[in-house]
Amino acid sequence: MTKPVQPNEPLVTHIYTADPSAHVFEGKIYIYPSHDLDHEMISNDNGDQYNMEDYHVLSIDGDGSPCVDHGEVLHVKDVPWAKQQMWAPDAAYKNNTYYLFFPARDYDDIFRIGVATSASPSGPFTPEPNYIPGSYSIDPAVFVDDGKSYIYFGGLWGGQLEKWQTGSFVPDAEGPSETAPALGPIVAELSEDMLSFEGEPREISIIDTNGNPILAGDEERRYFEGPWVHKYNGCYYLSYSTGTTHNIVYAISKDPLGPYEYQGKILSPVIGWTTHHSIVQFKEKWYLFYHDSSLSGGADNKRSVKYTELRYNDDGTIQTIHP
Ligand code: FUB
Repeated sequence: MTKPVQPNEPLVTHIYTADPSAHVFEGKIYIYPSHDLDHEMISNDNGDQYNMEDYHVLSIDGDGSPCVDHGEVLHVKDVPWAKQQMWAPDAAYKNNTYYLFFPARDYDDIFRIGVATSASPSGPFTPEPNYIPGSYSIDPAVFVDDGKSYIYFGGLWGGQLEKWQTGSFVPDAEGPSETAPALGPIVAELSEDMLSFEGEPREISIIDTNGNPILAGDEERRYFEGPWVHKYNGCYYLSYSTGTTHNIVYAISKDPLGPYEYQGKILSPVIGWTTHHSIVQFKEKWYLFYHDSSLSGGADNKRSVKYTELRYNDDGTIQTIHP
């Protein structure tokens, strides 16, 4: 009998997992993580150490239940357009179909975002032959809201977001200067069949309480990677990683397309360089899924997915979690 999972403990220990995207499907919490490999890699700002090849799906019935590993559901060798680096995925349900959205580098070494489909939340998933036309960068997060579906994505450095500022890929492009507005995540509406963008992707603006854009030099608050959108009490919450300062922070809007007003920190830095999360409601409670590198003794590329309860204050702000 597998052990029940406890808050702030790895969901599984037989493989390394990262970048958890959690959703409630068919009465359970399904978790769509990256699958970190147990090999030694050179660590650099380009993220070459995150050389993942496949995805597993995990599920739990709720607090105190064991975590089930549903096994490998998609491998890079089965994706015609993808060469390497199967980074943070997300999943969505629509049209009686489960969709797995995932980034990978194509044969030109450019990150693109692909889709794979399944009749079951636990896969296996069948990839579309090509990536989503017009997609780029990493960390897709899909939010289905009143019949409309939005995909949020983008990550700096290894995620290549700063290379797309002109609308096409510029290999040696750098991010904005410290006093210029930071780059925001990108959002696009998804088509009815969830397989393409409806209209042009656009950048989301993140502003402070005075309405001024968060600046690129404001590394405690500026967007780096790992967007996630959820809805609470009629407001849209955009949460993300600040990368170099290792926080998960959030901003609120009345519109899923923004602008979003910065609010504060959800999760303090964890063990390891990267921090990545998702937020999900299950029954009466809200949960934060996150990862850290404690199980591997701090190795950047060997992370483990965990969860903990997330609590709101009466005014809708989120209580900071210190893992
Ligand atoms: O897992 C590879 C990358 O590390 C993800 O895409 C980022 O969000 C960071 O967690």
